[in-house]
Amino acid sequence: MAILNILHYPDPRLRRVAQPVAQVDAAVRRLVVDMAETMYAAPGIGLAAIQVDVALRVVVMDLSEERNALKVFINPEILARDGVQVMEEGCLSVPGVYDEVERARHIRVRALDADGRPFELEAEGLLATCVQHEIDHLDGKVFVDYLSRLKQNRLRKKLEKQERLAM
Ligand code: GNR
Ligand code: NI
Repeated sequence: MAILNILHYPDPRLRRVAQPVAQVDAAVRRLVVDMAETMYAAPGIGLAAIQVDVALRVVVMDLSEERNALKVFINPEILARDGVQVMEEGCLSVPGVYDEVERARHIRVRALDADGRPFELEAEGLLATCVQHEIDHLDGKVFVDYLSRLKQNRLRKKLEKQERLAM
């Protein structure tokens, strides 16, 4: 097991489009274990492989209070979406920033589990938001892309200032 380094916005590596997993082999299962450990340590409720600099379509998630209900999505695809909801989002790659994002309220997702077996899931509420947030990461998108230009500019200035202070 290993805790992996999480990339921070605006790192250009977060903009890559992740490749589908061809086969759920030992290396992919190892990645899943390390991503889960990294997510629990952060702590976060989800993590996409691109956030730990691996450009593969792998996501881990756990929305349970007890932190004992790991969900693994390999090559996830949204089959259907319905309705609209606005939720406050955060991201381990954009620490300290929380803002409202509008997304589909209900989705149907298909993916492979950690054993490479296909499954389908109906999601709504926070789970639906989280799945969409993670699939965005796999497509090189970050939740701040949905904020106004004004907010994105403010955020960029704040992060540049933080970086100067850290030097
Ligand atoms: O830990 C996380 N919390 C969260 C809260 C609201 C909406 C989405 C998320 S995902 C985030 C972890 C993360 O950055 N995953 O990519
Ligand atoms: Ni995120």
